[in-house]
Amino acid sequence: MLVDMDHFYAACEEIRRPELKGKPVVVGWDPKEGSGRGVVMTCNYEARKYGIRSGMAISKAYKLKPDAIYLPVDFDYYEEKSREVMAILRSKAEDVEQVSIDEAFLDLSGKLHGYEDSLRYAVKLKKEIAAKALLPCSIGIGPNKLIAKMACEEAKPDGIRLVRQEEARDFIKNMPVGNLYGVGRKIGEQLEQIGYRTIGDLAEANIMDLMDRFGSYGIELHNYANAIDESSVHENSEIKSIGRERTFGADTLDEKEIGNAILELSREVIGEVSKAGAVFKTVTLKLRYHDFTEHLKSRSIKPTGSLESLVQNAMQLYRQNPEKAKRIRKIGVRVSGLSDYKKQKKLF
Ligand code: TTP
Ligand code: MG
Repeated sequence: MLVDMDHFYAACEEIRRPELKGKPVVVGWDPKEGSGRGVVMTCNYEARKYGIRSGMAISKAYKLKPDAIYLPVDFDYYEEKSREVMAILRSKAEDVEQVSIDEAFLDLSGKLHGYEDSLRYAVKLKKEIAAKALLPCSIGIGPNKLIAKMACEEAKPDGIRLVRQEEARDFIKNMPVGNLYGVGRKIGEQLEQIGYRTIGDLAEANIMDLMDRFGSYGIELHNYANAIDESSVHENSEIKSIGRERTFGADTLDEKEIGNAILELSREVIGEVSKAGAVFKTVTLKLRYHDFTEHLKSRSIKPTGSLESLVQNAMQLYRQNPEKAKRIRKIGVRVSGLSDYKKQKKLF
């Protein structure tokens, strides 16, 4: 099963501002009345009616619908909502593989009795996410990850789509080849040029020809086009980074207040690092200024788990702040390049 939240960032905004419902909402960079640079991160389905899409230049979106509601991105809030959703999913299935902020695969093979059961399960799950996290989602169900993912695309918005094993090949065969999971725009164009217009065309291609052109990826393409995907759902448990952020009560330039915040955030981060039994080798400091622009700076150090070292490095990064006159709205301390403490000790 693949669960993917609908117009995720925009849906999150609609929770805390219900008056947005039914209006076109665009989340992304400031359009600055059409002169803004940067892109649309996402928009709700109301805004999609006007042709606005994720990744589009914000200036273009503004041309399409100048009186849409344009909102800045608030990652922290979306991450918080994401954690809520993922916690619900993890309480429901043993194997959950989160693939992005708003999407996860669930392996239910051992849990359910046949496809009918999976439909009932999906209906319940959707209701639970709507009731607890207040968010809409779509669910694709299939015999493997590839088909579940592609079924979910068809289910959008706010739907459930089940594709049984025996229907899987037919389900994808008339779709344009560019819709095949794992095929990017470039490869899609290449495939079309050599005559594979639909996924069905690719399914019937000669494997040798595909291998000549694409190497082992050619085999994968051929498998995918035939609805074959043997990859398993696996939890990606490796922690990549640990960070904490804090927004000041009022935007500030006060060095003491900022220094205290760095110390507190560092303490919290080190708490997590030691819980994970890890050491880190990169420190990153993030500053968000009153005008929502950001400054991000990192440095690499000898692997350590020490609070002193984290505070020291974070403070040094702060002193390199290039915008000394800009009031700071929010500050974040993050460590990455984490590795197992015991392994490190052996190494030393
Ligand atoms: P998606 O699931 O691709 O998109 P979505 O949830 O907004 O809409 P849909 O209903 O079609 O699933 O991405 C999840 C979030 O990731 C999205 O809300 C915003 C962010 N995102 C970007 O920042 N840039 C992008 O180019 C895309 C596609 C998404
Ligand atoms: Mg989504």
